[in-house]
Amino acid sequence: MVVEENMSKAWNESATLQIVDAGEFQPDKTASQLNTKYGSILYERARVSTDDYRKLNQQGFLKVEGLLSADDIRELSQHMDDVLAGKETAPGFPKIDPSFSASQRVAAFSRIHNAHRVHALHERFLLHPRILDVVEQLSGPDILALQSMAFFKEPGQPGQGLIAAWVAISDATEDNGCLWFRAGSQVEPTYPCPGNSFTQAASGLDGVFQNFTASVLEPTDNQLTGVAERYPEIPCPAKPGDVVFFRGNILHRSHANNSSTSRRAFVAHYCDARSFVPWNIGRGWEGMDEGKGANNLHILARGGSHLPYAHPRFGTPIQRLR
Ligand SMILES: O=C(O)CCC(=O)C(=O)O
Repeated sequence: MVVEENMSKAWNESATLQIVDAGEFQPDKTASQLNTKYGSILYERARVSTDDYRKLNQQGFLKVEGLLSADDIRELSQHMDDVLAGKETAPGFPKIDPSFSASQRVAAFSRIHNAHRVHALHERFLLHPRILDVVEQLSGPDILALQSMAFFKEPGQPGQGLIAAWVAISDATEDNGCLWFRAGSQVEPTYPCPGNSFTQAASGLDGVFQNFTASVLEPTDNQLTGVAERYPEIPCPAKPGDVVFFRGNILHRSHANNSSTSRRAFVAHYCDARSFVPWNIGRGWEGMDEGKGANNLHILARGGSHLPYAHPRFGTPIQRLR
């Protein structure tokens, strides 16, 4: 199995994307120990049921209520306040000058991808044991942690083969831009992106078209709109601490934040650690078409693998590793 992060089924993209460029960044000795203290926390093991499993596969998504504690969510939310205020930064984060107006801050941050490579807190939540407990039950024991995203959907901001864990940090409502899913659309084949050889698997099927518009916001100009309309669209409101799990191939989006409050989320993507992964957080393919893998760049979060893998940079304990 090949895991391709650039799913040509992504249907709606948010305005500002900050891919954190870790470059040659390596935490110093003190920073590389920062998260070891969390090894002493004993989390109650999270359980999901066969009904939950069926729901994920039939409907395409599953909300697990209250999976993360109020303390965890407070810490994430405070961190996001500090980043927006320019009080906390890391290599690759946009520079926030304290003199920036509220609208300049919002323009600088809509989301940050992959800060787990440069910031201890993002690594800790990417490897949160209770999220991994659920991923393990839904997807299997060998888990590669591929990507993390922090969404800062401030008032007025527009909307946008893996398993995703979407953590609500604030109330997510229809008014402030909660997730919406086309329930059942996960059964569709991938509509391939021209030029990306990893998405061509179903291109011989009658009815599958080359998809040039995966990230086009305007529904009338997006080729996937006709596909999406075969399925009912369901909102997925969530409370702080709820975690929504969904597979990477379900059509989903979120709309603009039309309220006066922020809608914040932390999102993590995982895949089977025994899959060949050519993807390195959206950077160049660097010969991966010829079979060069990037597994060595992603953290083995649980289980084992015959393929290479990375270790946490900030000392986040990997629990229940074989
Ligand atoms: O939170 C959002 O607005 C969009 C999230 C999303 O598209 C994703 O997690 O894949």
